[in-house]
Amino acid sequence: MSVATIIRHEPLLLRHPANPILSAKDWPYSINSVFNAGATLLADGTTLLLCRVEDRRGLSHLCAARSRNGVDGWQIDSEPTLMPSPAEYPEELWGIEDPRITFVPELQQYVIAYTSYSRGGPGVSLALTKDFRSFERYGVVMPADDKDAALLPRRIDGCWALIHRPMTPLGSHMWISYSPDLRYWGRHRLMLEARRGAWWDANKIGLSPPPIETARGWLVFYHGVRHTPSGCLYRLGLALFELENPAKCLLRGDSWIFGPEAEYERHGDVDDVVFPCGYTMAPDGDTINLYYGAADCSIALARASVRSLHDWLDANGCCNRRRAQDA
Ligand code: BMA
Repeated sequence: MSVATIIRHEPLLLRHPANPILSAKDWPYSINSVFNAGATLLADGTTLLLCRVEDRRGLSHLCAARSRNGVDGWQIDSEPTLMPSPAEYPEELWGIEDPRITFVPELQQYVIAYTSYSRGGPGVSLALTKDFRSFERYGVVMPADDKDAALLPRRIDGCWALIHRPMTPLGSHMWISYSPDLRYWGRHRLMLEARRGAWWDANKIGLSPPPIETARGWLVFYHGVRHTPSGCLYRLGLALFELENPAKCLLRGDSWIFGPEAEYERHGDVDDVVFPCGYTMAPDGDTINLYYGAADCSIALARASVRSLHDWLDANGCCNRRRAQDA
């Protein structure tokens, strides 16, 4: 094996030895499973996870868990933190799922983008909060079928920017849309396409946690879904987008950087799924704590270095939007 091969396969994301860090047995009330959590650091340094909790009817709500070190000692809200509210928001009838949290300095609030599961399919909803105790719901901003959304933390050229993933019969790709007020969205642009054929990220991709703003661009983890005869395989890829024009892809890696390997990722309610919805940045400004749902059953943690992610993209990324083999 050549040195180059060894370097290429060095793991970029390191699983925490305490994994999985949260599962149904930790919950203060009866649930089926907990997975796909949004994450943020509160002003006092506490890590807050907004967890997707599936109840024993199969419907999901969100519940906050707080920890001083982001690994253990979780204080979990004694009852659901944000429940679906179908009386006011009928599009939440079958639950709310997969939150992504963005702290927005201009608003001094956290904006949560989540999936609301309506009779008409899943759509993207927004809710704003200052404290994860009371929430202002904005309702559905992207109708069905659409999910995997997150807001960028600042305006781009005067407008808010939302990444999301509409589904179409031609494939499920990542789009970006703009709004003057978080309510009315337009200037839609295709941001990153799913590849085709045998690729690991063929046909269906979606944003994982909110983009990470770095001096070189928005670093984006995205998931790719491989359809196999024994079910879907969810893996993670990496791409970089231009800071002031986030629709423009600067680099995209060809291979996945993280996939289901550990027992808790390979087997669960849905086998072979790693699904991150949130990250926090460590005080060193380089280490990312990536929180991911494992097999739709538990929450796990993996760490990566922003510098290494950039180095990997420099070595393995490519900037052509379309290449012969993708067509
Ligand atoms: C996706 C989402 C995720 C889920 C994954 C695997 O479509 O619905 O919430 O973790 O499927 O079941």
